Amino acid sequence: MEHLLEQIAHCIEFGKVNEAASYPPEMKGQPGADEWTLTALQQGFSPEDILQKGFIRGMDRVGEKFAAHQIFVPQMLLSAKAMTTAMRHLQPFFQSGEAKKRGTFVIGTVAGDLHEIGKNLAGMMIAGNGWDVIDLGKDVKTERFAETVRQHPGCAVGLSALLTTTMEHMADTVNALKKEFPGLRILVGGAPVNAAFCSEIGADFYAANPQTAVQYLKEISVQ
Ligand code: B12
Repeated sequence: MEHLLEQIAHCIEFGKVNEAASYPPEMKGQPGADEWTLTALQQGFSPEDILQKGFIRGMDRVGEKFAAHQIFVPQMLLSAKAMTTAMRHLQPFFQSGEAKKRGTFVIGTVAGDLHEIGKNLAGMMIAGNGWDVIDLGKDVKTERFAETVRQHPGCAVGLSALLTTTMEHMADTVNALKKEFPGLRILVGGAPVNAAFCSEIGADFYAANPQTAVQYLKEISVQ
């Protein structure tokens, strides 16, 4: 059974998007992350297991190989494409079924940072739990966040950063937003971010994963 999740991790690791994809040549004609994810769901694997033991396990290996100079940016991009394509199948499972809207959540990856998969996943899961999500995309400047918060009073904000260099931009954004909107709740996430950094820059909550963000947002939205 675990074999299926390993197949998914393997396809993410080697950037095999789907059966039609000709890359990598040695996997030509074989199913990719797309088909294996559907098969795993049909066989009853939980979306959480597919996410953790399939997608994220594969992506962690990609990160390790990149750090060891065994692969380069083009391969990372193909892995990202494989994960993004397969992730769409999980979306329906993250719907909580609650009709009541909890509020507006503005999310984006901070300036200078092009990593968007974790942010997309968080946005998807938060939307599935009753929030109107406004996704500003990647490489989002502070002013763009501020402008959006002005248009949506009472919203909460989520910032993502994947690079140690762009964590500084995260600090600048939090600083500027807190100055203009003192009561604004700001959540921060991304692989290099942690709870100590979160409190150091004056953000409200460090989300190691989208599930903890959903829980925190539930708590603050209860009137
Ligand atoms: C895929 C990838 C890329 C892709 C991104 C494609 C895309 N569309 O997103 C591309 C090829 C563009 C890329 C580029 C680069 N990358 Co890159 N990349 C990665 C990789 C392999 C995976 C990232 C990922 O998607 N992980 C999967 C997701 C699901 O995890 P996640 O983002 O951490 O998100 C989870 C949580 O953190 C959380 N979360 C994240 N954000 C938020 C926000 C909120 C609000 C909440 C609630 C939760 C939350 O939820 C998610 C689910 O649990 C990582 C290695 C790694 N393992 O992280 C390197 C990595 C981040 N990249 C790295 C580097 C160096 C680069 C480049 C500088 C390479 C280069 N020389 O050009 C460029 C930088 C470009 C830029 N300006 O941003 C380094 C960073 C090192 C550092 N310490 O700063 C890493 C760690 C690789 C490594 N080991 O060296 N990269």
